[in-house]
Order: sequence, then structure tokens, then C-alpha cells
Amino acid sequence: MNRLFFALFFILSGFGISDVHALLFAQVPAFPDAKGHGTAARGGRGGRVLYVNTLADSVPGAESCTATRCTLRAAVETPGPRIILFKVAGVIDVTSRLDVSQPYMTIAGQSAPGSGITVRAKSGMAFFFKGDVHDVVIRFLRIRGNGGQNSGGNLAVTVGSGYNIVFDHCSFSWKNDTITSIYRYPDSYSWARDIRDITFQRCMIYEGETGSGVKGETGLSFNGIVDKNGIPQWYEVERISLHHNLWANMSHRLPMVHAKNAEIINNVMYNFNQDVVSNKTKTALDVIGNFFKTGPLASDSVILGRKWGREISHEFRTNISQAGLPDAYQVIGLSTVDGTRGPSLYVAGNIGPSNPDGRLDNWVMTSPYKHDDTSVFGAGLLQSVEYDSVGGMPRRVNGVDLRRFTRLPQGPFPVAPESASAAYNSIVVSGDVGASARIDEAGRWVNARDEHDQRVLSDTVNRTGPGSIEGIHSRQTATITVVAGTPWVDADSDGMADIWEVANGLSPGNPSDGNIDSDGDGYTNVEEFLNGSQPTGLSAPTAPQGLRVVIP
Ligand SMILES: [Ca+2]
Ligand SMILES: [Ca+2]
Ligand SMILES: [Ca+2]
Repeated sequence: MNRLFFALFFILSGFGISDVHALLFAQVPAFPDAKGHGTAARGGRGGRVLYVNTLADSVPGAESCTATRCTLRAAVETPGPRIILFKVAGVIDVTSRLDVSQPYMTIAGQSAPGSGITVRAKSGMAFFFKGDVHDVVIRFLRIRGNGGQNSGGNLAVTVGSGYNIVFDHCSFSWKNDTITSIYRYPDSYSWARDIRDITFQRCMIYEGETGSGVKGETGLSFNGIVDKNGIPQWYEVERISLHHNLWANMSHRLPMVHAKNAEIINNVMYNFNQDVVSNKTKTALDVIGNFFKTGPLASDSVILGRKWGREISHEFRTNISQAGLPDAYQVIGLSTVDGTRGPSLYVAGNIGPSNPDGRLDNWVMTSPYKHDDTSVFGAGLLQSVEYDSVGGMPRRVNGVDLRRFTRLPQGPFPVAPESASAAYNSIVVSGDVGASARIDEAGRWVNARDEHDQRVLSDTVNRTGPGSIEGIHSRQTATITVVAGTPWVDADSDGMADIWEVANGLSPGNPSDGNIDSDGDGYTNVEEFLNGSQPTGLSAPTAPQGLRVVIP
């Protein structure tokens, strides 16, 4: 049947490749464990296989990938569906940002030998999504800065445009101010688009700082951020899923969300010192089953006692206004933006300093950030705020309930929340997070975690880690140990190792069998190899759960 479809592929020459793509493959999540908004991403399914075979950022004369010479930069810039694999391990130092503007891309970091791939941007940004980009899957990749205070540069990743984008088992660290960002740029940028359907799952985000040197400002976030041009473009960021990630060793914004809506489910937030999760303006946010654990940056009592004016910090800070922004952003529950309701917060199942055994109504974990000064809101806009009798939390703003009791609408592959304790065990104890594993030539998941991700996991278990911004700086300049390993033999360059092909009845001398879906489960044979599953028999994939720490 699949061969018939492939015959049709060539017969239907009038079709664009994306049309044929849609015909060929049933809708399945990007890979079997992909959950949340964005996971309908097809990535490079059915496309070319490109092997990155050098750690060089660029090679003169190799702006396009050939069979023998391909940089990560050239692979990312290649148009059309593509699955990017690696024959090398180590650090790719990028001297300028990698623009991701071509749709249908998978970066399979788990294909790299040894200790895997680290993309390092010593200054500036590493990856920048812009233009008509969509259906991108990035797995098992480390993206870091390097250099300490004021020199680490901003942003490992900025999604400045796009939809159907999944980051899975990635590790982001050592950047200033904001490590990972979802940021809707103004329309004055020709490549700016609305942003929707993004998942970050099983990623590590750690050890960032603002560069200002001010302790307490070592912030980091996922921002769907506001543009100060009078148009609420943050409102054009929606359906963001952040689940089973580990944020660690940063003061605040783990994460901050500034978007139309987002969900934060089953993450671990470790070693912060002020408001941890925060939302802004009209964001509708679900915060479910997360585990908040203090470390050296602040004790539980500091978290629960810190005050600035009327602001009290807890696990979640909900903003009912934002100082210093145009009035349009500050109006809650009014119709001056688009007529829809104001911000809302759904909280359930979280464990943290103000709810240590998880038994309390999660509303006690919230604190308001509010301005009731008419010079901030604009005269007459803030008509009324009704506060809870206990805790001072606003319950209704301008007559609209701030608290919501049902989850936000879900996409085709929703996250099924588990308990906060189960999430902690899965992420921290079992260590199923970050660029932790690779696929070997037999299609098995094996350990590939590096010493820095391991150190942060150990911090989280043992309540260790930096207790000051200087401590974070010292970590940002750390050396990255590389284990080169040996790439698997793939004689026909179809992305599947010879040994695995033979073991699974495929031909190591025929490159056309990689893009066939032999068992009709929606995943091509090369995807099955990269997912740790088998190409026949509808077998369950061997997910990397339970892998621990070891550097190969
Ligand atoms: Ca092969
Ligand atoms: Ca083959
Ligand atoms: Ca299949």
C-alpha cells in the first residue's frame, strides 16, 4: 500500500510537496511521546536525510549540503522536508545566529555519536525562527552560551514566528536575561508572523542571568512578550505547552508567560528566589501538577515573605497589569483590546513552599502583581477589583473572574497531567529530561548526558547549586567535555544504520526504504529508527525513560 502511495507521489507531479506530504501520512504526533500543542508537527517526515559531518559553523564552498560535506547551518537552511542527523559529536560554535525559516525540519540530535551535539553561541542568539516556518522538531540537542557576566549573549532560542514546533529533550543554558523566548515581533518586520502551537517538553533550562550583575535579576523565561507599539501583539501568541521540563538555578521567571494562552504542566522548578511562574496582562494560563523546590538562592520563608510594595511573591505571580506599558495592555476585563475576557488562571495539583504536601487549594500559591493607580491604568479603565478576604488576591477584576476552574481547550495530542510527585520522579529521579540519550546502531537508547546536565540534576536532588549571581557566572564559563564516539555505518545514507536495517529486514544497500512506512503507523522507517521503535509490527517505542547520568 505504501509503495502505491509513493508511486502516486511521482505521478501527482502537479502537487506541491507539502500536499503530497499531507496525503501520504496520517496525523500522528511528531514522535510517540510528543504531547501538547505543537506536536502535530510533521518535521522532516518523508524528506531528505542530511548528515552533518563537521563541527565547523561554515565551510567555504559548502553553503549547500552535499553527501560528503554538510554543516548544521547549511542543513538548517536547506529548503524542503529534511531530517538532519549527525556523524560527529562535540561543540558547534556558531558565530552568527542560525535562522530557521524553512518548514518541515527535524533535527535528530539523538543520531550523534558519543556525548552528542552542543550548539554554542558565545554571543548573540543560537536559533531564530522567523518567516513562514512550521513543522519543526528538534530533539536531544544542547544549546548554550558561554562567557559569564555581560558576555554570554541573549537567547539560546527565539521563536519569532511559526507554528507546529516541538523541542524535546533539549538542554538550554548559560545565556543572559532570557534563555528561550517565544516572541511575537511587530508587523514592521517583514518576517513577523503570529505564533501558535508550540511545545517544549522534557527540556532543561538553567543558569541564566541578566548580565546586569544585580542579584535577584537572574531571570529567565519563555516570553510571549509585548511589543510596545500600541498593538497587543503578545495576544498573537497562543497554544503554548510547556511540560515535563526542568528549570533550575535562576532567580525568577521559570517561566514568565506573556501570551494569549499557555499551559505549564508537570514541570520541576528548582532554586529560584522570587516569583517563579508569572503571567501577564490577559494571559489565560493553566498551571497544573508542577513541583516547586527551593535551593540556595532562597529559602521557603524568603519565597513566601518577599514584598515589593503590595506585591507578594509565591509560586505563581499573576499580573493584572504591567507598569510602564501603553494603556491597551493594562486593561483587564475590558473590551478595548478585542472584546474577549481578561486574564484567567487555572491552578491544580501543584506542590511548593506554600503548599508542601499538595493538599491545599492551589489558589493559596498565587500572589497578585497589581497597579490600582489610575496613572498606570489610565483614567477610568480600572473600574473595580474585588479581593479575596484572605491573602489579598484579586478574584474579580472589572467584574470578570480571574480564577478559572476548567482547563483551556486542547489540541489533538493533549498532555494528560500526572501528579507533581510523579512528574518530579520522572524528571529528576529517573532523569528523563534534557539531551540525555542517543540511539545506537542497533536502535537502542543509550546514555549520552553530559556533565553539566548531570550536575544540575544532582543539584536538584541534593538542594545544591549556586546561591548567588557569581555562582551562576562561574558555571557559565565551564568547559564542555566531549566524548567523540563512533558514528554508525549507514552505507546507503538513508539515515538508518546498516545493523538495524539488516535486523529489521530492510536493505542497507537501498536508500529508498527509509521513507516508507512499512507498518502503516504513520512513522516512516527512518523515524522508527530514530524513535527507538521497530519498523514493523506496530511495536511500542523504547522510550529513554529511566536512563541515568552516565557519560559514555
Ligand atoms: Ca542505511
Ligand atoms: Ca536502506
Ligand atoms: Ca511505521
